[in-house]
Order: sequence, then C-alpha cells, then structure tokens
Amino acid sequence: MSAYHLRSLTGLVLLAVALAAACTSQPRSAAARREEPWTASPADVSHGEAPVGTSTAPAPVDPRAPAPSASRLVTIRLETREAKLAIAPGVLYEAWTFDGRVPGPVVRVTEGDTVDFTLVNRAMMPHSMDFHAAQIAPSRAYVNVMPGDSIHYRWVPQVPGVFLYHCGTAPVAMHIANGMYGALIVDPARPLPPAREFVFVQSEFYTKPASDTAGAQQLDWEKLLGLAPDAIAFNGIANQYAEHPIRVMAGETIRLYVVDAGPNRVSAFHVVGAIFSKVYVDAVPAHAWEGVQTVDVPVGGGMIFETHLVEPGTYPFVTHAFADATKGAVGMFVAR
Ligand SMILES: [Cu+2]
Repeated sequence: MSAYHLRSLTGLVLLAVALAAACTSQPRSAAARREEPWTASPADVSHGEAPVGTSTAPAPVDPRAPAPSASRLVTIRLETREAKLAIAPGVLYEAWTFDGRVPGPVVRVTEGDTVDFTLVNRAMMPHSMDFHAAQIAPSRAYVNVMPGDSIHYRWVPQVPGVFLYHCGTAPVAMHIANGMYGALIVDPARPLPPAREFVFVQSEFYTKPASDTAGAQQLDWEKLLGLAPDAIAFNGIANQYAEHPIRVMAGETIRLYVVDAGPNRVSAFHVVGAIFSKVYVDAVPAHAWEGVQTVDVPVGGGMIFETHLVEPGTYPFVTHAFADATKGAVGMFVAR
C-alpha cells in the first residue's frame, strides 16, 4: 500500500471515529429518557454510582447491628405477611415479608444459646423458615406452614458467623425475590473485640407493574429467570445509604456483617479507599483472612468484614459487579 493510500485510509478511520463520537454524544430525547429503567443517575463521587445525599436523617432501614444476646434462651417469634414497601425512592413493591419488613429483622444470638423459635403465618399462602445457622432436619423444621397456622421448635447455634435466613417454600426464588429473608448473627462464645457494627443484606428485585394495585410493582418471574433485576439493594432499598450516608469516625474499627440473599447475584463486596484487615469467611473467627480488597459473598452466604477508614472523607461501599452497583447496591460511609 502506498503512503498516499495509507494516509487516505487513516483519514477515513479518523473521520468514522469522529462521526461515531458525534452520534453517541447526541442528547437523548425526553421520551427516550422516560423509557429508561429507574437506575441511579451518575454520582459526583468517583465509584459512587448514585448521588450522595447530604441528609443527616437516618436511613429508612437502620444498618446498625443489634446488641449481642443477653440471655442464653433467645425467643424469636416472626410473622409472615404481605406488605407494600419502598424498594427505591418512589417505587413501591408488593412484598412478602417476615414481620412486615424487607429484610426481616436482624436476629443476634451467641454460640451455644438455645433459640426458641415460632413462625406464625398471617399471609395468604404457605411459607416456611430455613435458618442457615441451624443444623437440623429440614423435613422436621423447614416444613410449609399453612395460612393461619404456626410452627414452633428449638435449636442451638453452634457455629459462629453471620448467616442467611429465608423462606424455603417452593419456588424458593419467588419467595426470596419477594422479600422473605434476613440476617442472623451468631456471636462466638468469646466475643470479638469492640467495633462499630453494621449489617448489610444484599438482594435483587425483579419488577413489573402490579396487576391489582395502581402504582405499585410486583415480581416479574420472567426477569427473575432471565437474571435481569431492575434494582439491587442493601437492606431492601436501592441506594438508601448513598442518600443517607452512614457516619463513622476515621480510624475506628468498623465491622460489617454482610449477607447475600440473592436470589441470584453474588456480591463482590468492596469498600472504596479501604482494605479489609480481617474477613471471616462464612464465617469462622478462627480463620480470618487478612489484607483483602474484595471478597465474593455467595448467594446464600455471609461474611464478616473488618476495616478502618484512614482519614476523614467519603468512602463508597459497593458490590464491585458494577452493573449491580449501578442498580442500587451502593452506599457511603462518611468518616470525620
Ligand atoms: Cu414464603
């Protein structure tokens, strides 16, 4: 090829690149914008993926871990019922719940405690309870409870960590996607050192307009089977801890109990600007990993993360699967 032809070809390539850039930078029409899914708009904090709020009001779901159990006999009574709940600002969802909340309440016990558990079904269909922290015959304990009925049994948590609990009624993906899950912390008999403690349950929502409630959303089963969630949340509401940043002190030890309820997406959990000094993997305190940047929390699994934020500033926490962060699995720590 001659030098002339090479110059001409180069010119054509540059022209094509310039035209492509001009086309992609065209402003979108208002109609096109309306048809876009309700994912987050860009943030002005790098890696934030959602606008950072200045609200000092607490987030809708308090992320602070409850206090350790004070009794060796811990009574847990949960009710299953339907509830219409916000899963993102301005987006209501017809949820199936434990105690009217998504996630259900955080339960905290200590290794060796006796858990006295009652499940009461106030909903319209069978539900059940599967405690990942228990070692028990599912055929006895995780059976379907009919509407208006209840089940009662006792069990002893013997492995410390943070665990998922969820409804195990088939199809399980439907019951989890509709909101029937929560976190259960089993403290080791010898407590971990003091820290600022938070609980994050990551989960997905697959939505379509509800057939019987104007303005609300309900489960889209085809989107669930196609692994195409509309929103991904920490503690049931997309972006809530970006809008309501979590305030901590620079230098203090922060302990994060992270559970992935799914039903489908692994959480590649990461705090931007920090390294985990300890990670208790699903989660045995005797076997902590040290100096880790990102850890996959599997669907149906839990991990305990410890870190500290070295200086005042804003530190996003995300699943590093960034499509999922863009759909709402992002929050902010503000250290002062
Ligand atoms: Cu259920």
